[in-house]
Amino acid sequence: MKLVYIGLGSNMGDRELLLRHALEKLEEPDIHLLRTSSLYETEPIGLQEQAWFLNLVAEFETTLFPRQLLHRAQRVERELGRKRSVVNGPRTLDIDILLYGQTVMESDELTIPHPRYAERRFVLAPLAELDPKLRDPLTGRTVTEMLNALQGQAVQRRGRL
Ligand code: PH2
Ligand code: MG
Ligand code: MG
Repeated sequence: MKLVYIGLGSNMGDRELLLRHALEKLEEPDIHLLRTSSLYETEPIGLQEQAWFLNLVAEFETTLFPRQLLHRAQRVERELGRKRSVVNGPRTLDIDILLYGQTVMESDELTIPHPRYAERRFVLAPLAELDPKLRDPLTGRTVTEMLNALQGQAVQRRGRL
């Protein structure tokens, strides 16, 4: 059984409903939702000319291997109408594997830890809310340390889902 952290984001359509449905659809006998962070209204990073995102991080326990988990996440993205058009552009739903236990891996398909999460307040703020002492298996830094090292990037904590 592995503890995994998954980041979810949406900036199109009924964002809250999409996130709720995504969490429901991710649950199966082999993957169980433990906790979710608050919702965060977040300034778009990368492509700036787009609507603000609603982001959260969810903690799951799973017996799925990383690639199986990725395919499960991609299936849920498809089922909820995700269309990939612009890189870093508007999306109904994005599901990213951030951390998978202490696993470090890199392949064409999947890199763990997520290659950009350490620079993103919209990921680190909800992660630190769930577990401020959580450490990056590559660098040994805590999510709190990584968060404190960031500048800018507006995020506003909203209520719970
Ligand atoms: N996702 C991106 C690019 N930029 N910005 C915010 N605020 N939230 C996101 O989830 C997000 C982003 C690519 O996946
Ligand atoms: Mg993403
Ligand atoms: Mg993604």
